[in-house]
Amino acid sequence: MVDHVRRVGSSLWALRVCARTLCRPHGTRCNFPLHPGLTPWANTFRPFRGLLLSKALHLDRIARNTWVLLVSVNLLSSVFVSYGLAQTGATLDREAWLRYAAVDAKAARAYEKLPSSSVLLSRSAVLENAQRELAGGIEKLLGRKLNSTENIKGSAIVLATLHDLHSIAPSLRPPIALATDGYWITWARLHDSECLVVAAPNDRGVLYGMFALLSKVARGESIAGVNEAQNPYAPIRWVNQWDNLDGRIERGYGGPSIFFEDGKVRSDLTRAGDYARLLASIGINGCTINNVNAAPGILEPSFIVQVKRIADVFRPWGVQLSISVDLSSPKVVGGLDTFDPLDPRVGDWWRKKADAIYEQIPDLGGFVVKADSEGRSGPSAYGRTHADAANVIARALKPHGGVVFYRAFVYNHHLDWRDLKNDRARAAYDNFHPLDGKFDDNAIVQIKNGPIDFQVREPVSPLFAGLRNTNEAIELQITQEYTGQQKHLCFLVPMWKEVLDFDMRVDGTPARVKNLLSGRIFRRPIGGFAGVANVGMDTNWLGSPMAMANLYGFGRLAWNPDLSSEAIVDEWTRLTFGSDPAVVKTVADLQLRSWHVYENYTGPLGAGTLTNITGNHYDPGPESSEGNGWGQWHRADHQGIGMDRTVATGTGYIGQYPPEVGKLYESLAACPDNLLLFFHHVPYTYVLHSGKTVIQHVYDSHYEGAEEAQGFVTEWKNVEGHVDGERYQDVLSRFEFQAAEAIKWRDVICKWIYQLSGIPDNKGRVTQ
Ligand code: GCW
Repeated sequence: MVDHVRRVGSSLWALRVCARTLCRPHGTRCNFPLHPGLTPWANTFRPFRGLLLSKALHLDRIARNTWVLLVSVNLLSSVFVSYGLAQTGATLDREAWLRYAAVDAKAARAYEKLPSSSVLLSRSAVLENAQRELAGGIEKLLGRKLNSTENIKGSAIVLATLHDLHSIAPSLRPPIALATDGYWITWARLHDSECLVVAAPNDRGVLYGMFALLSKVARGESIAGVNEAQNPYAPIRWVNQWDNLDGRIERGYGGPSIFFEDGKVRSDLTRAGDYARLLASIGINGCTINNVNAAPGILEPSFIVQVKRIADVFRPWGVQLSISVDLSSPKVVGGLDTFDPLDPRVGDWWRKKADAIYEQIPDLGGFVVKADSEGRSGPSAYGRTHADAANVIARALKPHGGVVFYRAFVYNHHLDWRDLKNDRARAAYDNFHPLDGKFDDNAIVQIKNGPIDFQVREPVSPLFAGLRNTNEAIELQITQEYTGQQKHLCFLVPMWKEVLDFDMRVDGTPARVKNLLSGRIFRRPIGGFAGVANVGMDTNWLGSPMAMANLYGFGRLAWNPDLSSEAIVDEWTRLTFGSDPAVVKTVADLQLRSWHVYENYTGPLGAGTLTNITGNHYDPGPESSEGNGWGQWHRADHQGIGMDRTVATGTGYIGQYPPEVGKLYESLAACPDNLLLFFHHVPYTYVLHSGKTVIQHVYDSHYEGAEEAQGFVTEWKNVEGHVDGERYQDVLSRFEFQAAEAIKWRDVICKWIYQLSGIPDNKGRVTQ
């Protein structure tokens, strides 16, 4: 009976999860696998069979009975599997890593010395917010009230800018020079009282310090004798949202937009405020709210007054709003007969537009531009350069302290695939390297981590080393467009670490990507990180609770790219699920293996994800890469596979890298296996460094990957009872779905490459 109820519970649970995500605009699919749960249905209705079979009942009576049954069993199951815990799965999903679960009594003893009041030395929306969040967090974590007092009367937690702190303690100095947004947490005697001080050069830094303090307590980290100062690695740490004004999100898998609905800004911006809180807690200081395929209408005065409301809910969390703009706006919105960036009327128009927007949103971060890319209008319409286009906007933003992000994702998607010298991967460098030094100092070239498009594995874009006199930022994709769309677990932090730590050997000297984009190598004034997040209205934000590790991880890496993947996933797990050792170990292991597992059953050896690129970018579709101008080619034919990008015989793409890196990739012998097919075209019988032939590697990796995905289900079952029932079931059902999908991927790719090559799997697993 118990199993029967549990089975009913899980399938009705599946139904309820799906109900929670049902209303979606077309083009974004329901993100939950129902079919694994269908079988229990048959059982569910066993008691009704007699009823249904014997004679026809009036439909409404059946419907009513079924409804009453559904609600009661659902209630039963949620009580049965999860009600032991205070917060529901939905609330936990929504709180994400800021749930501040009560610390157990033993751990709480470590915080007995934590003062019971907090003091602000000056006031602002951000500082007051920091004080409120601190009090709320301490109460949830330790069950203790934190009084806020005007002055330091006895031991207190003091939240202050360095300027205000020096006014009462001139000799108190942080151990390192603090940059904007940096913070310092330390114990100090103020007014003869032992105080815990959270100080920073600016209000936002104090907010970040406060979140860092709460994170320590939530993870049970000692604060005794704490004297910690941290600076962000780069000044710019933004997320991008590809939200359309009608509420749909391009490449969004977490429900409709939290900002827009039916062509307007939402009346209820609670989720937008909650999002800003989440972003602030991981040091994110900017958010671009709309799709880079920007609707010009967002710059209409009537729309800007609406956007202002979003900036207002962002402000207390120190998140600066920014807007994606269409370069043809002077014409489409302004009514000019041109949008030629060198036409003085156009410059004037952008200046006036910026002035008008800053009147409404004085702390606007700036604009993001996608031009001459995938059909977007651009400077080529007037024979102008990307620098001309970026600069006309940069000059309009400069007086207000704004920046323009100009995306280097510019390529011709009508390339002739028959021409073996054509290569989409060359585009960013070919388009922007020649313009190095031509961009204004408040313009930033935003570069995707790889030269193609967020595939499961790509080499680092050579453009990072190709811009010495231009600000640059890296664009990473948190939303998993080509890595399973949040239906598959794929923790991207290890991938991003490989990218950020990659040494480009500029002028034969160390030049890691993280040091290039942060401006350290070429001494650039600004630079940083942009992460395409695309959170939506789903309670779990991204469509899957486990995928939130990617948003968390992006923020942590943008703050400090030296952090390890292990440290980041450990933090996230403890904050999201608690510090139960079984949970911490299992979640970390699953997350840290997930990228390679996904790569194994999709597109190995740098061939690209091999997904359906002319369709949903989700299902296996290796054929869709070839025979079109999109340029995600893998050149697989009956003899071999891979893109020849060598200087010697191929597209010459490798020549865009600094010599030492080029040498590594140009030589077959030196080229790493996991990128072989990105740089070389080889026969299927080519033997890898691993000793396997290319073809056998493809067979083996797919069988191993699918098997490992099956193992996720088993491994997750280890934490049953250690995680609240609702999220346990939710994640379990996702792993069951992923396991089935992995087999689908395995069979499609293995069959495809067998049919192409005619070379059988030496283990006889693959049939034609
Ligand atoms: O990855 C591709 C996506 C498009 C996206 C484009 C871009 C917003 O398929 O959906 O458009 O890249 O980055 O501009």
